[in-house]
Amino acid sequence: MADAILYDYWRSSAAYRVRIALNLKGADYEQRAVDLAAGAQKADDYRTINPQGMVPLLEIDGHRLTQSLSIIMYLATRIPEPVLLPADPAEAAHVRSMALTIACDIHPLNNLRVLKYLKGEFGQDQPAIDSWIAHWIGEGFAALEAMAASSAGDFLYGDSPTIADICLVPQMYNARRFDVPVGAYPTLVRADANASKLDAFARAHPDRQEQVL
Ligand SMILES: N[C@@H](CCC(=O)N[C@@H](CS)C(=O)NCC(=O)O)C(=O)O
Repeated sequence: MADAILYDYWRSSAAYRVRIALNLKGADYEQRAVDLAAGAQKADDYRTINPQGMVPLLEIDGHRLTQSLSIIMYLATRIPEPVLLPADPAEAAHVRSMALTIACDIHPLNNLRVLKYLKGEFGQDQPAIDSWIAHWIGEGFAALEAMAASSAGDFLYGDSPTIADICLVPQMYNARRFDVPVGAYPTLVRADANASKLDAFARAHPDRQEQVL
């Protein structure tokens, strides 16, 4: 039996973050697909375990954990190696703020339920939705590029992956999926390319998951 069960969706970038963290930590986990396209996240049985009706959810050590960054911080504490945050408090705060720029200020604006609401309740067409997505990714990535300038090496902070890279790689996948240009952010492109070469990141990629279509 696996050590953990991940309620997952192949294309979910929040779940993709958790897959990367689990792989980096060498955790053994079973994946249970929640078909977001079919609305399975809103079904009563799933809401019973996650009232927010979202993925990811991780069952581990007898706990049910939600919110990708909360899960990743649990894993970071529970399985110390490899280290995903610098030891220095100010440096750690910088890394967390890069991760949160993506997880709190870019990703939620382009979430499935937000895009559906723009389309359904506000009657926006696909070009308007695409422009909304590009706007928020572009604004967030420009800020992140400037933030990373002081700390980046091969990765957003130094030469080994941190929680900031764990958030970056899925967000870059989303940007490319929606044809948002990323050439203006060379530090982000470099960190994404370096991280994506690592097996833990590569195995977490949506194309390597069972795709519920
Ligand atoms: N802040 C949450 C966001 C989770 C989230 O947005 N999950 C999306 C997939 S990436 C979801 O389940 N969406 C379902 C929906 O929009 O109905 C986290 O980081 O875990």
